[in-house]
Amino acid sequence: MPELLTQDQINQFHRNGYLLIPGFLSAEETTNLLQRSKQLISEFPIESHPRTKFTTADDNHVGDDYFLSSGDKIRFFLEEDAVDKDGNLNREKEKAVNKIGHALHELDPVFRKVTLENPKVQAVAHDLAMHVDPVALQSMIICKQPEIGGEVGEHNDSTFLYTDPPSALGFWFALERCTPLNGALSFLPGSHLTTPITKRFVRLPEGGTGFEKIVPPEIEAQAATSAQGKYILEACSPGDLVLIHGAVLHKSERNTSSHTRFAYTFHMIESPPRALYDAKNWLQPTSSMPFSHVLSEPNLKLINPAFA
Ligand SMILES: O=C(O)CCC(=O)C(=O)O
Repeated sequence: MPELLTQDQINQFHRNGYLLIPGFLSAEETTNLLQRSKQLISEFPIESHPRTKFTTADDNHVGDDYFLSSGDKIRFFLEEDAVDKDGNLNREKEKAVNKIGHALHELDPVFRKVTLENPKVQAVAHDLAMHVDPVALQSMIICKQPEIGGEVGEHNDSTFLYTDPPSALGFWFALERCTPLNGALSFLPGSHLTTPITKRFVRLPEGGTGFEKIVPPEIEAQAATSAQGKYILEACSPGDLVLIHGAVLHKSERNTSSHTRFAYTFHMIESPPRALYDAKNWLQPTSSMPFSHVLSEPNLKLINPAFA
């Protein structure tokens, strides 16, 4: 028996590769997350940020290190269009942060409560039955600032959170209204069934990050053909949850409105031996912060044939 979702919702997720669940968070939970996000930004010392502290030739290297060592920290990433070439912000810092990541779910009590300590999240993981023993590995606040909040191009999440076999599942919570004008998410329904993962995002041996192809050119060409279709835009209200299969194609446009579009997202993957996490992935667990288990007991309801 499903614990929280209806059988229709479970079928819809497996058919489309995503599922919108209206009102998943209470109004109080949503307000707490939004207020805490704004508090983190207001308390963060912008003058110590590498984008404002270092400029020119140092920029890439320092920026890469700041990103690559953020897996067990709470760090702030700035909008491209909010910083000039000399490292000066061209607006208040509250309107300059693009995202905050990547260990909110571990380190911040407000985010931890809705992620690792949330019986409803556990019930959803149980009902979808994508994983036997899921672990949460990263979390982000995505701010989509007014007028400059950048687009997120077409992608699937398993490219960035690669396991063998692919196993990523995203939980994406709207903290504010998401509309066609402020960069609501849109999806290519069913693309998780037709479009293979063709590349993966890796740490490069020479430093920084890049993409590595994981399929032959003919499969890549076939993936480009199957990735065509009609995107569906999902407008959301504060508190709505969107579940995102790691292989489904999705994107969001630039925020051209005068309103922010805050969202909180975290991802889970299957744990070994059913899925192997690779040392080339940009995000690595540390001995002091291994990936946390989501369920107190393995999910015996497994329906994901990849891990059978
Ligand atoms: O929030 C957004 O605009 C993009 C989020 C996204 O693509 C993701 O979480 O995978």
